[in-house]
Amino acid sequence: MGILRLAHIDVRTPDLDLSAAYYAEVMGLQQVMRTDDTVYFKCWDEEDHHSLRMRYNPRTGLDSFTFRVESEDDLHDFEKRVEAYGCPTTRVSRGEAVGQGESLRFEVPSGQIMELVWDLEKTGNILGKHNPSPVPPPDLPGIAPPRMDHMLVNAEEVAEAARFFIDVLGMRLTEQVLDGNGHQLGVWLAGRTNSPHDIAIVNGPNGALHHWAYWLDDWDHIRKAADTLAYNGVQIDQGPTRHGVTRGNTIYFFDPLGIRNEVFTGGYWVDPDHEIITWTEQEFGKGLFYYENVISQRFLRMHT
Ligand code: M3P
Ligand code: FE
Repeated sequence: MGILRLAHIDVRTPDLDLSAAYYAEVMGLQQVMRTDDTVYFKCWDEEDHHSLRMRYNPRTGLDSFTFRVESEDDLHDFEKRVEAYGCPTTRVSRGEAVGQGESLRFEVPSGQIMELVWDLEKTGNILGKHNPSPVPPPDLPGIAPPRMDHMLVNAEEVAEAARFFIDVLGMRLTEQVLDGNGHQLGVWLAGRTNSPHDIAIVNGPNGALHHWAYWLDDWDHIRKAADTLAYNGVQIDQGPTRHGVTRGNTIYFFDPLGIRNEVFTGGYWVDPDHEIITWTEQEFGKGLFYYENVISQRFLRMHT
């Protein structure tokens, strides 16, 4: 039983055409489906039907985020655990959402809607399974990341949210930031991956999305991504630089509606017996951006 990995993120956009154009042409995602009010995207090396759903709504922000569980029975077990913790759950039946079967939905203690699913429609990556090329076609537009990597949400009570993800959902704590009284200001959590984070939670307004991140294979691709962003006039928030937390190389930037995206590479390998790394509040400037060592007000901008 367990939480495997991040499967997809569902966001709202007041300008579906603008968002769709940016995620296709600048981010370089594959558009897999479009309806009147919704567009579905995936990265070129992803196997699932989609990893990003954007739906028209006058208010920009996060609808929900979905993690895949390890086995079919896990939905039932997590339903009991989440209900026992005091969070009401609902079932979304097969056929109600594109690209997946039955799912379990609930509001996490920090106010975001989380979904668990086992049954995902596998449509395959763009390389196929028959004598696949090791690289995607060279003419993919934009940054063209191979896959989505992690997301970061905010919580007024980080410790309470962390307890839920660790004790109820069984995710592993890899790093944390503590204030002078030993209270958690930020936590980095992993599912059944070897990544330092599949989701992170940092102090801020409940319900908010801070960013989601795409994986790139190395630092050289981060440099190329910066060129692509600058060429297309995208507003860069910070970077290219390095996080102290996770050690990953990174750029933060904003989509046309002001949602923060990240490209990320590197970071260390997490074994199941990984020992938690702790940052103090005083040193968290380096934890966030190791070279700059500053926490500016603008990094706190997010969407509720
Ligand atoms: C990351 C990461 C903040 C920390 C962000 C860290 C905003 O984005 O990938 O580790 O406090
Ligand atoms: Fe990040």
